[in-house]
Amino acid sequence: MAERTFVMIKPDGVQRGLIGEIIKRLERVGLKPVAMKFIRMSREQAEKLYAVHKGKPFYESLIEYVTSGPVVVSVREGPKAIEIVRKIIGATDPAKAAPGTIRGDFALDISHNVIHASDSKESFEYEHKIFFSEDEIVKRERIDEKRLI
Ligand code: FUP
Repeated sequence: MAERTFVMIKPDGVQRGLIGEIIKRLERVGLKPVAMKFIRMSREQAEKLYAVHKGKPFYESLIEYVTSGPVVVSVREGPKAIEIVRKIIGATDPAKAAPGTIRGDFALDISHNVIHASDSKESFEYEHKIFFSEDEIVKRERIDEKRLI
C-alpha cells in the first residue's frame, strides 16, 4: 500500500478562501484523496491532536484557534506522501517557509499558518484516527497508478 498522510486546512485557511488553492496544489502533484471532511472540531479533538504541545506557552491559544471555525481534514495517499506534503506546505514558521510552498505563499504568522500535515508515519497513525474511522477511508486506484509504484 502506498504511504498515507493526514492533512488539515486550518480555520484561517478556510476563512481566507484558500481551500481550492490548497487542494489544487496537492492534486497536481498526484496525491490521491482517500478521505475528506469539512468539520468544526471539538475541544477534545483539538487537545488530542496537539497533545505533544500541552504545557507550552502557545498551547491554549492554539487550541482556541483550531476550534474557532471550520477546518478541512483529509487523508492523502501516494508514494512518499508524508515527505512530499511536508515539502509542499513548507516550514512551520512562515518566515522560514520557502516561496512557492503553501505557508511561504499564504502565511505570515507561526500561530496562523494555514495548514497542518503529519510529519511521520507514527503521527499519521495517531492524527487521522482522531477524525476518521477505518471505513471512512476509501479504497481506490488511479488509472495511472501502476506506473507510480
Ligand atoms: P507543524 O508540524 O509544522 O504543524 O508544527 P508543530 O507541530 O511544531 O506546531 C503545531 C502548531 O503549533 C503550529 F502549526 C502552530 C503552533 N505553534 C505556535 O503557535 N507557536 C510556536 O512557537 C510553535 C508552534
